[in-house]
Amino acid sequence: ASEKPVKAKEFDKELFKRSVEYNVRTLYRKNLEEADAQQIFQAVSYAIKDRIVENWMETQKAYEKEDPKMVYYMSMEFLMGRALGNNLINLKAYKPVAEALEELGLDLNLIEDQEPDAALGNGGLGRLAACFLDSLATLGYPAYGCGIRYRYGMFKQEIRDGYQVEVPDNWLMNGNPFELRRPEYAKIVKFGGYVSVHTDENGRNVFTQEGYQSVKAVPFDFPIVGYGNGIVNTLRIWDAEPVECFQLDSFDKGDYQKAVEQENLARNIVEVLYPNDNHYAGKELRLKQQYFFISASVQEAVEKYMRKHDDIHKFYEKVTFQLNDTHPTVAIAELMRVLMDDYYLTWEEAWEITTKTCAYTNHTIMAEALEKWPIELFSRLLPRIYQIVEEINRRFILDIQQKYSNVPGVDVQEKIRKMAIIYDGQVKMAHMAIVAGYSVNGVARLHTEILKTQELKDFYEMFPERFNNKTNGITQRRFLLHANPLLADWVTAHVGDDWITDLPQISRLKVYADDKKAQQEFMNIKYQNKVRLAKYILEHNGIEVDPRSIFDVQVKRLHEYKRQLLNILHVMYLYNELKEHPELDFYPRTFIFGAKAAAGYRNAKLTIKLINSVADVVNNDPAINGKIKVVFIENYNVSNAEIIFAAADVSEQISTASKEASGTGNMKFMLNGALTLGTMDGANVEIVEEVGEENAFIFGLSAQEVINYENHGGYDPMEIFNNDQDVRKVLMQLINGTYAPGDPELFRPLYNSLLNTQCTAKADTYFILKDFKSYAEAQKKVEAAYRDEDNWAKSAILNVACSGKFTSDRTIQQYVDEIWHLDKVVLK
Ligand code: 26M
Repeated sequence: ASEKPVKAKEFDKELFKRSVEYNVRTLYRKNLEEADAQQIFQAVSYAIKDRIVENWMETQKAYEKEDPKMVYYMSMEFLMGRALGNNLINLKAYKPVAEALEELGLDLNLIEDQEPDAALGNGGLGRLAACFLDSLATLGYPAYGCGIRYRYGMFKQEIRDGYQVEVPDNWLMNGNPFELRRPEYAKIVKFGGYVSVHTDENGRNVFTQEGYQSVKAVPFDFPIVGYGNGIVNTLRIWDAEPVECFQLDSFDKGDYQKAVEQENLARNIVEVLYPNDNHYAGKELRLKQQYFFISASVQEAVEKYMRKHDDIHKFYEKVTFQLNDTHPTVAIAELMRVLMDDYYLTWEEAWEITTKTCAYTNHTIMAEALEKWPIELFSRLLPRIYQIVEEINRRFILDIQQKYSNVPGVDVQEKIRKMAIIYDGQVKMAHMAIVAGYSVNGVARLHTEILKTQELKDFYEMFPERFNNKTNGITQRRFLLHANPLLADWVTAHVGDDWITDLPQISRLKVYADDKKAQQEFMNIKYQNKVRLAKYILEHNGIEVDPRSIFDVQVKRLHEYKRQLLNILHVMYLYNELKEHPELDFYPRTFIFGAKAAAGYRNAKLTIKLINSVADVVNNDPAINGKIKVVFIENYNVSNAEIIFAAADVSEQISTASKEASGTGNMKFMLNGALTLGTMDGANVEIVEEVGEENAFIFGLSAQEVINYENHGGYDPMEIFNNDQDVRKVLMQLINGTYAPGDPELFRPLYNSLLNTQCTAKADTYFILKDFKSYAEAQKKVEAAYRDEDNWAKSAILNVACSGKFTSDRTIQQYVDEIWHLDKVVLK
């Protein structure tokens, strides 16, 4: 064994420079002067990977030796973003490498820009998974991320004529320097066919799947570097390959057909990430993706365990599966299958292990996001898995009957109808995840309370001990240390650098909140970051914005419940005000949007068009003297997010209360010193609790008020339309061609969604008009507050100082203490 101290390894500048030159030579037969930017990026990345691999091997050796319990974070999405800069940060090598490259005449920032984002995720849920991996490695907990190596990640968004156009994201085009293909760990995954039962010599029923199609799952490993501790965990994502069994000699027509189908299955299965966020579409290929990566991951987890242990009954002592929403829930039935069919355990034995292994995180209460698979599809694709789900359901219904049959006032049939896993021709994945797991958690305090008292009330009554809250968090290493080096250095200069691994230490900044010098320094850093963003906007959008204006930012997926429409309607209102009162003393404001819409989501896409149409009119109207600018940042993603958060003054977190489970962008803004303008929803509640209401702008209905309206009616948007002339004017502008001169009907669907003039569907289901006035008032307060620059700086510094709770290190520590019960591994 090597005695090298892993931590204190000095960075050898000259060695690094030589290895970059060497890599360019061997990879491209070029010297540094001849190589292009992409080739330099590759050469630098391979040099860094060499260093990572050493720590990776040491870490895995330590895990092998200490045999700790491991968490497998099962997720359809890992929204990793770029790796190079983050790896350098976590190796504590960022500055020395930047210097070394400078000595070679190279700019690390430009090299970083050569790397495509690993966008294997849609939004919040996928980025949370990525933050969790960073925190797990940094805290020294043994963990695997398990997912899919999509050939195409989240689409690239182009804006043409104001409309979103989706462009394929060919992220692997130039190869990926950080990944490692591991064919030795390949697994076979079976689909379709039928189940045959026979009795073996011991009188046991043996179930075998026959007539199936199979796909080979081949893992690719990505190193997850912990911050400054030598730990390197693994993100294992599965690629699909055809099984090599094209038997040309023996094929009859049936075999040939099947062989072709198998090959197609392998080709299709990991082709592309479904770009839906908070919306379930029931696509067959999506279920195939789910079972594909889950079967491979579960097989691997069991095999890995059995390589070191002989008693499968104690599996849960060494392994826990965290299911990132219901997408990987088929893991429950897959684990049951492996235990019973491959290891010959009884149902009861397998059930005990499974229910002590699996834990489920709920990320949404949006009804349209709940996964309910049609029985026909589910049983055809996964016949053996379906049998197991049926049995789980059968036994669960018996439990319900046993528990409630003799309870006065309880309608047992009603309970079964609401709680069954299989009902009405559908398999309800959330119900299975709750029934077959040992933990159910929400992602912010308010969200967990809503789960317990509304959405999952019946389940909470039956299994109260399973429910718990884990308020989300973010990694300060990517979202402050890497994204905002000016502020990071400033924080370190004032309170030391402990915050990098212990974010609550950042509260020591509080004493500087009132300090005039600190305030000026802070505002100056914010200004420089605004200049950086303004440059990005000019380069990418061709729009000039004034860094002295208020940067008011809403970046997140486009969804009606997130209410980008409320924001842009308010901009339309402000513009009307300015036109009517040209003398108005108005503080210049830049409204910045960034959002991708699911490809088939009509109102979301139309909202993007509206934002761009308003931008066209407002940005080009000399009458308002540049006082309002509207910018839609194309292709919002993890890498440009890092620039955007750093430059924000105002953080728009304006979801309909009760709908945003947590939000995590809200935390990234706070960490970078933006003030929250938001509803009492998700983690906003906890943000305000930490920073104080006087340092945020809160407006709108409460979650309980929204829920009451939803349950009892009583809100009529027409009343607001008829009585509020400002709202009326803005709404009329949606249908009179103000923003669509050639096609006045263009925005009619948005108008209808708010007012329902046909009385067909419900109107304004997200309470946009109801909250409009309160939002406009909050926005007035924002403006007034910004005019008092010292006080604004004070609030902004306090936001940074009070962000300690929202590190994903805290979240992960709570998962470890209260759900997973892992032990830290320390490298010597
Ligand atoms: C489902 C079926 C088919 C295709 C896609 C989906 C799907 C994909 C992503 C459904 C939901 C998806 O993500 C939901 C999500 O991102 N939820 C967010 O999770 C964050 C982390 O917990 C929270 O902060 C956000 O509030 C929540 O909206």
